[in-house]
Amino acid sequence: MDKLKMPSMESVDKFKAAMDSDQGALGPFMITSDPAYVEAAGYAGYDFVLLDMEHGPGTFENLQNLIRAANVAGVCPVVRVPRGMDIWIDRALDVGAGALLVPQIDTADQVRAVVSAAKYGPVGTRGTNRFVRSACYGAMPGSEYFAKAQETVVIIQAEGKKAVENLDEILDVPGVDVLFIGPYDLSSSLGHVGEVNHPDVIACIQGIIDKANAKGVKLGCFADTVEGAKKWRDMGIKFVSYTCDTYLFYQAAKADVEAFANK
Ligand code: 3PY
Ligand code: MG
Repeated sequence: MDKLKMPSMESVDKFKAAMDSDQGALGPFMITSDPAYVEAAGYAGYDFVLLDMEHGPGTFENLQNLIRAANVAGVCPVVRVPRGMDIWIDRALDVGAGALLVPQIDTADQVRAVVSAAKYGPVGTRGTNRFVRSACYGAMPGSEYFAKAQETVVIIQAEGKKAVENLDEILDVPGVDVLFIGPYDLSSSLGHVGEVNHPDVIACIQGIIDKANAKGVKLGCFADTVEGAKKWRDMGIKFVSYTCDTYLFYQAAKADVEAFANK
């Protein structure tokens, strides 16, 4: 048998290369609980799939099957954990998440807690176990696994007024790969719920972009459409998650219904 490798790590390397390229990385949020859709999304050529445990109905037990499907198609499984749940961070990594997206981060202390939960010592305090799925259930040498596992990607979400107030300290915490802007929660926090194109929201996002650029921190953002994703890319954002699997399906289905209509 060939030497075993951590299940998601090749796709993590490709995902990092996409974020470092001029094109940037694109992927959909996914709330499906069916691995078939994750696998199909991978075959479509996305740079990552964003498995959403914050807003999706999925269970932790099923998450490992969604990640398996991403592994079959060679696409990076990014897992958004539920808010305020550090406990999910190492559990998601143990079942093979290649990257983590941690929502609703407001303070530098919260960022330090995220990095600590995601990294083994001496960097952090992640619970140590070499028999988990991401270590091929013990079939991979432990020393190799623990070293490679330090390379998974940590993404934090800034999406509220408090995060904006504390942005300088947040951006200074080491161990974060990407700061992801959540326009919807930001719009709510600024008193314009859902109005992601409101001038106050746009100005706030521009302020975040300027500060992150000044400190050399890579940025991510959400877009409703691929046109919106390209707009963020033109502004230097390298990780864009757009729309949602079920909405992509709805749009394609609606277009077919309209095309078939006997008008
Ligand atoms: C937000 O816009 O609030 C997000 O979390 C992105 O989906
Ligand atoms: Mg949000």
